[in-house]
Amino acid sequence: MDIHALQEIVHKTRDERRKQTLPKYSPAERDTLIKKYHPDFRESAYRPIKFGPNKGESTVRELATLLEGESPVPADLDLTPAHAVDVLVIGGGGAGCAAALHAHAQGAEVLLATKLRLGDSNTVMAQGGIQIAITKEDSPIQHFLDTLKGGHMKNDHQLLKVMVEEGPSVAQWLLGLGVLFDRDSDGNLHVKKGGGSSKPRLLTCSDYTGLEIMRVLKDEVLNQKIQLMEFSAAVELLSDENGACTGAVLRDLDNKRFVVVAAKTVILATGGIGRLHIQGFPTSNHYGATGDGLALAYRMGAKLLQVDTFQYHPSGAVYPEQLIGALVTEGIRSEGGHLVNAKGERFVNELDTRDVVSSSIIRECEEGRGIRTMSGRIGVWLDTPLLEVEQGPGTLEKHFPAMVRQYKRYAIDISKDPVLIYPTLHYQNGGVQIDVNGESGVRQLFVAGETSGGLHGRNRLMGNSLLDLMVYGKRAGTTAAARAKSISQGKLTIQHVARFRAESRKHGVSDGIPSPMLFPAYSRKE
Ligand code: MEZ
Repeated sequence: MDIHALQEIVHKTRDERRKQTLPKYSPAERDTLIKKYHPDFRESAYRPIKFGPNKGESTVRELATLLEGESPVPADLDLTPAHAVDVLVIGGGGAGCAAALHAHAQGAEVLLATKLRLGDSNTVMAQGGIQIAITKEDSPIQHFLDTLKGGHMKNDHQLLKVMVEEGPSVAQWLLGLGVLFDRDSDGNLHVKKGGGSSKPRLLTCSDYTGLEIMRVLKDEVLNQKIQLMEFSAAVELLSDENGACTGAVLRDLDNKRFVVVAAKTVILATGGIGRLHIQGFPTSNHYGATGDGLALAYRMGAKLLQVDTFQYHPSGAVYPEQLIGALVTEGIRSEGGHLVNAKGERFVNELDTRDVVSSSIIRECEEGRGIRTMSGRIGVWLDTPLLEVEQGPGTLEKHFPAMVRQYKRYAIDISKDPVLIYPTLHYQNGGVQIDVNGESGVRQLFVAGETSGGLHGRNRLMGNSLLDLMVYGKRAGTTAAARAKSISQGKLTIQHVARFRAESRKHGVSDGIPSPMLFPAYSRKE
């Protein structure tokens, strides 16, 4: 059936739905729902990791294969460094830029290397806001409790405490750098409520918050004249005789040559893994999100946490085909957008935590209440025109200009037509274990942002990622710079690669894929 004909039910049932009382799940029902429908619980998608620091732990097949993969660096690589710095930051997204800026502010000589262009990252994909407790009605303690509840109580308490407490100073720092957060008519910062939060605490820049933050950070990196290498992908780390990190091998993507960088400290901030398309899911992630940092840190011996849990954002686009997996911000549900099944019914509190909302969408689709597109994809409706009905014409254009444009390119007017959505792979909940200063289990190897793990537990709340990047980018940058002052450059070896290769052979992994992958499996090899 034509998409417009299918949409009719959303328009017809709108008035009735506005009066409908929503199903409220008890904790036990939420638990059962997640276990039955959330992709984290599909056993066949998982297998144990064969060797390394997380040996025996279960993770999705795509990640296990990546972690066990083969270093592209030859054993006899000439390790004469082309650059020698105090702090090497790997990754040009929010965490990498924050780390580089704070390390630079400490007087360290910093080199920021990034696989694509400065700013190409998942940071720009965080549309709907950054969570910071700044209002009188709110507090870092409340923020802590909400996050803990959202993470199924599996969050690292220390990391979380630091993040929520340092939130207000992050807001000050970003405002000082020139981030244009939305304001109320009295000039105060405007705050919105996100899923799973008890208080409105999202600072927003319409629906391009991450993009605006990235704009300012990028400018600042350039203004501070921090050494920058774009299109330079990290393909291996370097270690000294004691296993501490001493630099990295980059690959210049233009001429395919290896470039050796000696660094007293290294900060990995390579972001997420959406482009591994775990379990065949489409993703909201940027093109370079192939989990490079996880693979590099793992080979060096760093322990990973919660490798079995991923976030499937409830609202990824299903139609048109050009937008498959693209994010439709949670902000629309925060403003009152209903999720509607093929029968015209709401079926979940749209502001429940993402794992619950995604599980309930998958349930609707598996139980025959989903809407199928002509190409065979399935989803449920997000009633975007409802926002115009409730808050007046022009509401979407005012609050969600990026979303309006995303669909307008394909001749879809979201103020008139609802959009079809289904969960999209959005975030890796776990990652490299770090301490409160961002240091991993490997000396001199720091990790910040999505590559690190522990902070968000088994389910991240909206807007906490942007805050994580800023807080732990700062902590990693500051500590790495201070450390660099107190140590001398260690030896440059790839002994850990030899050890890893031997382990790999011992466990019969003969067909390891090149790791890190750098680009999605479907990328054009040239
Ligand atoms: O933190 C996020 O993932 C985020 C803000 C996403 C969104 O829906 O806009």
